[in-house]
Formats: sequence, C-alpha cells, structure tokens
Amino acid sequence: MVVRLADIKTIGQLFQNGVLKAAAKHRYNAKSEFLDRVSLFQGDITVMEVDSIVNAANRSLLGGGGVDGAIHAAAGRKLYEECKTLNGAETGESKITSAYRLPSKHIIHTVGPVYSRSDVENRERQLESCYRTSLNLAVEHNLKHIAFPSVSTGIYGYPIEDATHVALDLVRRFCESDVGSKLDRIIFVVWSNKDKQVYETLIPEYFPSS
Ligand code: AR6
Repeated sequence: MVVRLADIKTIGQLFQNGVLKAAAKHRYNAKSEFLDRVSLFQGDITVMEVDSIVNAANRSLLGGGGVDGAIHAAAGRKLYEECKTLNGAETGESKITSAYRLPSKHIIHTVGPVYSRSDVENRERQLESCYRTSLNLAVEHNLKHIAFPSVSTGIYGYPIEDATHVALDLVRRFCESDVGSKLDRIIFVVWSNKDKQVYETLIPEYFPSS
C-alpha cells in the first residue's frame, strides 16, 4: 500500500470538514496560506510517497525499535549500509539518506532527546533542533515535502502534549521564516488515536483558521 500526497488532507481541509475546530486561545495570527501547507495524517510513515520522511533514530543511526525499526525493515539492507557511512549523530542533529525500497525519496534521520524531568529546558531545545535541522535539510536538498513522526514520544518517553507544543511552535516559526515557502507540505504523522487527538486539539492554537 502506498499513500500519495493527494490522499493526505491539509489542515485547511480538516477545518472545512469540521475535524479541526477553532481554538479559544491563539498563539499566532491566522495566515491562510499555511493551512494549505500543513497536514495531519494518521498511519504508517513507511508507506508515504513524499519527498522525505523523518526517522526518529538514535545516535548510532544504525536502526532500533519503534518507527526506526519499521523504516529500516521496510527500506532494506542498503539503508543500513548507507547509515554505516554517516558516523552517527548527536542529539538534536539530523542526517539524510536515500529511502531505497520505500516509496519516499529520502529519509531524514533525526536524534530526539531521551526525556527526563530533571533537565526539561535542554530536552525542549534538543527536540526543537530535531525539527529545525530536519526542515533545513529538506530545503537544502530541494525537497518539497517532509513527513514527521512524533519524535521522542515513544521509547524516549517525551510527554506527547509537551512534544506536540514544541513541534507545532517550531513548524509555525519555520513557516513564517524566509525559507518557509520553499516547502509545499509539512505533514505531522501520528500513529495512535490519542496522539491524533492531541494534535487535533493543539493545531488550531498554532494554525488558526480565521
Ligand atoms: N509510522 C508512524 N509513526 C510510528 C510508526 C510508524 N510506522 N511506528 C511508531 N510510530 P519511537 P522515539 C510512532 O519509539 O520515542 C528506537 O529504538 C510512535 O507511536 O519510534 O524517538 C530508536 O532507535 C511514536 O508516536 O521513537 C531510538 O533508540 C513515535 O512514532 C528510540 O527508539 C516515536 O516513537 C527513539 O525513540
């Protein structure tokens, strides 16, 4: 099964059909052009036919469990061989490879922080850096779409609501920036119903419809 870009609704469409509802609290002004450039999609990131998907990797960049395991299993051995040439990455850093057997063109491997209550500000900066460095890599490589899983919120234990605020705020600021218009679509990919609900509740705060 392959999910094409045309099958993925924009948040503008989700507002139109009532899935997203206006929030009482707006953190940014309404900007209608962003509603066509951002999507929320529930499903398996490995089947998405887009320019780039992001992998929630670890510092070895050599595979693991969760979405990392799913991506490596679906992409095949050649991905592992290319990853061996990358020499790992630091937390908050991102590196790009081909996507091999996946329908997407590239994989951007980012290393999220392991959550800990003791140093929340630093974890937040590192998680922000995952999103920022991934978006910048997509722009540098002239890629037009990027699909993000909810980095760090599985095995690495980052609370989903906190991580979603970080992701939405960083992506909103990226959209506002000079290079923001270089990407046609930024897709938040959620796996569970609970994560979907969190995104549906918080998206209207960062991307209000009016
Ligand atoms: N498609 C989309 N999202 C998925 C998929 C999928 N196929 N599978 C899982 N998720 P996690 P982390 C969601 O644990 O917390 C690995 O061992 C999942 O429900 O994959 O950053 C790495 O090697 C969750 O919402 O990543 C690292 O050691 C989100 O993806 C460590 O886990 C991220 O969960 C990274 O942990």
